[in-house]
Amino acid sequence: MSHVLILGGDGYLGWPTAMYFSIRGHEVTVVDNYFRRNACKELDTGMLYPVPNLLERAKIWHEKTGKEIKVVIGDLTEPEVARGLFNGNIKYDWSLNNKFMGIPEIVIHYAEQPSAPYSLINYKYADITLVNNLRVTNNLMWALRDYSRDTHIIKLGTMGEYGTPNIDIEEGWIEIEHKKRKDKFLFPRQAGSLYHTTKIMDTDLFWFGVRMWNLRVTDLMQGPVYGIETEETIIDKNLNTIFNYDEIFGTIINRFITQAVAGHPLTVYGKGGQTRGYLNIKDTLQCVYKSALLPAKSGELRIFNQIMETFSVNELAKKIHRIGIERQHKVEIDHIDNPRIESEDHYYNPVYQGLVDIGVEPHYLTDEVVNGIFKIVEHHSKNIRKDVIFRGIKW
Ligand code: USQ
Repeated sequence: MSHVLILGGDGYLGWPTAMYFSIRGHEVTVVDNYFRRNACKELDTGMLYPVPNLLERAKIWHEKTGKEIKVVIGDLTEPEVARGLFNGNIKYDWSLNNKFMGIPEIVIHYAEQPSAPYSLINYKYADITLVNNLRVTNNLMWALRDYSRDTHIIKLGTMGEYGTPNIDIEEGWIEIEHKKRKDKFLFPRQAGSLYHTTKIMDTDLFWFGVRMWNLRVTDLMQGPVYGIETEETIIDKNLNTIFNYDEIFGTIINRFITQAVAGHPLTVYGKGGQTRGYLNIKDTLQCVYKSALLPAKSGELRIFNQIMETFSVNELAKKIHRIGIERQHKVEIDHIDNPRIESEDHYYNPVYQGLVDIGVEPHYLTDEVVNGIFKIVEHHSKNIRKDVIFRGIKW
C-alpha cells in the first residue's frame, strides 16, 4: 500500500480521488487552501447543494469507514508548504495522530485554478490563474527535485492543450521527419484559454524536470468531466463532491442537465459543432488509480489522453433535450452568440487507447447515466439559481 498525497483534495475531482484511494487501503493525505470554495463565494456562482468543509469531510469519512484521510489546509503557492509535505515540516489540520507520514510514493496534482472562463474574466483573474497554477507546479517540482526524485507525480493536464488541429491528436508525443531526419517531440499545443495555457506551461515545467532530474511523471490529458456520484460519495450524503452548474466552474454536461431541470434553454455556444472528448467522473478515478499502480519510469514523461468518447455540443444538447422531455421537463435549445473564441466546426480525431490498455473500463454517456444525473439534480432543483447559468464572460 502506498502513501498518496493529493494536492487540491477538496475539489470536484480531488475529494472523490482521496476516498477512492483510501477505501482501497492506501494512506492518503490531502492538501487544499479552499481556492475553489472561496472563488465560488467571491464570484457568487451558486452550488447545487452545500458540502461540508474538508476537515468535516475527513471526520465523516473516518466515522463511516474507519479509514483516515489526513488533511492539511495550506496554500501550495507558498514554497514552505509544498516542501513541508516532503521534509516533515508539516502540521496536519486533521489526522488521528500528528505523526509525519513520510515521503509519499505518489503525488496527484489537482491544485490548480481549473476554469477557462475564470482565467478570462479580466486581468486580475488571468493573473491569479497564472500565478497560482505555475507557482504550485514549480514548488512541487523543486520539492521533488530536492527531497524525492523517485516519487511518481500524476498531474492533470487537459485535452484543451492540443486545441483542435486539423490532424489526428496523438497521446502526447509525435514523431517528426524533417529534412530526412527523425525525432520525437511533444505533440504541438495551442490552447484556447489562459487556463489551458497554464496547463501547457505545467507540462513544459515537468518535461524539464524529467530531463534534468529524472523525475517520474504521468500527464493525464483530460477532457471535460461529467457526473456526480462515485462508489464512495454514495456512502453518505455529506461525502458528496462539489457540483457546479454555473458558467465559470460548471462543465457542459452537468450544466445542460441542470439547465433542463431548471427550465432554462440549453446554452449552445455558437454553431455547436465544437467537439471534445468526455469522461465520467468515475473514469477519472479509475484512470488516476490505474496510472498510480503502474508508475512512469524514472526520467519518463508518460502521457495519456484521458477521454472515453467524443461529442459535439449539438450532440450533447440533442441527447439531454430528448431525455429531459422524456422526464417531463420543458426543454429548449438556444444557440447563443459564442462568448469564447474557438472553432465551431472542425476536425477532431484524438487517440485514446493508452488508459484502456492499462486496464481502465470506460463508462459511457448512456441514457441510463444521463437519467441518473437528472435524478440527483431534480432532487436539489429548488437550489438551482437561474441567474448564474449564463453571464457571458467574453474571451
Ligand atoms: N459550451 C457550450 N455551452 C455551455 C458551456 C460550454 O456550448 O454552456 C461549449 C464550450 O464553448 C466548449 C465546450 O462546450 O466548446 C466545452 O466547454 P466546458 O465549459 O465544458 O469545458 P472547458 O471550458 O473546455 O473546460 C473544462 C474544465 C477544465 C478541463 C477541460 C477539458 O473546466 O478544467 O481542463 O474541460 S478540455 O475541454 O478538453 O480542455
